[in-house]
Amino acid sequence: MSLALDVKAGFAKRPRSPPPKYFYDALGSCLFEAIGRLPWYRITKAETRLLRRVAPAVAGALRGPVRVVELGSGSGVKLALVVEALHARRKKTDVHVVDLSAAAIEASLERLAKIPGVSARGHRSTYERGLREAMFGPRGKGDCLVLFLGSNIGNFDPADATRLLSAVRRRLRPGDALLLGTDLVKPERKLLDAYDDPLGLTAAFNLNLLLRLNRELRADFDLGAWAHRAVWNARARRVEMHLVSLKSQCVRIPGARVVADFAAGETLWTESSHKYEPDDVDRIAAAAGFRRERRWVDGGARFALTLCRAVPAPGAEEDS
Ligand code: AVJ
Repeated sequence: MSLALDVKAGFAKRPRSPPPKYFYDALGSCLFEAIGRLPWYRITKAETRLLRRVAPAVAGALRGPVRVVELGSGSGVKLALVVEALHARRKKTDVHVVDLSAAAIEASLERLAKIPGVSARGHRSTYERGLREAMFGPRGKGDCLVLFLGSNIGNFDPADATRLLSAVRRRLRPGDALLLGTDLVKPERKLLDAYDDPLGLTAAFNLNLLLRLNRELRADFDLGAWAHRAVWNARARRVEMHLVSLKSQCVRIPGARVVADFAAGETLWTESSHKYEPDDVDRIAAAAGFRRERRWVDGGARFALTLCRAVPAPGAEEDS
């Protein structure tokens, strides 16, 4: 994982598309936290509300001692709800927090430290490497629960989402659990308000990527020459965020050995947020080796939490 190589590869595609994980530097993580409080961005609030209600059921479905691994935890508020529910059921718990932001990990560990009898570690890492680190070494008899919340999976197209969940599945034993948060398809107006908010926070979140490339790769993006744009791609069922070049311009990114010419109106495609139908979730989970056990939906925001179990891999011994 390297910013320079990923930018180089992303700028070789058309439209040019750097990977969205680089939004989350210190400022970007703060901006995303702020987005979570906007009335138009309902994912974070809906999922937190849902988790408050269903965390006891999730905790009840697991055999202790439980290992909890969260991929992309952010501030750790939702993680703490699950761990508190495990504590309330007297289940010994060790927690692994995977995030790209050091500040996010610190905030999560601080929150977890307030819950008695919980041991916790942070992994400042990508999903796959963080999960590998978290699952390294011997395991006890209890279940593992992987949390992949907040529609983080929405950044992947269905094929890549299936690949990622398959990679998660390979780290688990049959009977281990996955709690998956997915945003559901809803009217276009609502989707666009969530990704192009009247306060301009999402625009700032998007443009901050250019600020980061200027700082870390000595790029020369003129932030005034770019505009935030969100579009609903109905066929691919995703909201796309772009940065539109407001004029014909040349951008240099010495740290990635990139020189890029942009026509007026040409875009940098910075993120996709895929939206799901409930059946899509089951299909992707099944393709990755999971079986849906329960689903809870927030009807107002149209957001789903799905609890899945790892099924035995084809050809594997029963009870291995
Ligand atoms: C953190 C990837 C779930 O796609 O909704 C928020 C990021 N982008 N506003 C999302 C985001 C624009 C968010 N995820």
